[in-house]
Amino acid sequence: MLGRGHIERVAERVWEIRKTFRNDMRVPARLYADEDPMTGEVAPASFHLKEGKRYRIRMHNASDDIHPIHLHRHSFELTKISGRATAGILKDVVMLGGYQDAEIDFVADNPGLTLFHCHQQLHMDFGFMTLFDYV
Ligand SMILES: [Cu+2]
Repeated sequence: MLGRGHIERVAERVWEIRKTFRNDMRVPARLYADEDPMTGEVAPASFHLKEGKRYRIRMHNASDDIHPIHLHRHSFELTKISGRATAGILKDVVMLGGYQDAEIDFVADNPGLTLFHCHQQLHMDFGFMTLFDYV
């Protein structure tokens, strides 16, 4: 059970990664995790995590599509959904409904390349994925 003290600590050391998902499926840090078929290059990570830090991803879906948002290799805590604060809900996928907002927190506790993406294959094909690494 997450106590009050836990929530206060989060507020002190949260980093926000803001993402807005639009109908054209372009996201601000559009990246692919594997090789670019045209160049053979591997895309660099878009966000650099420090081990032990707690991060917040604040998301707004600016489309009417549902996006099942998945973070690999970590569990996250759903801390807000549609403006309502929540606590103690640990997941690795959250369904972000049309025009819905959500916030998730996770602790960078598993060093290595980490994929963050929408789980709809078509959306991934259009670049709705990005890579985190540890520095
Ligand atoms: Cu999607």
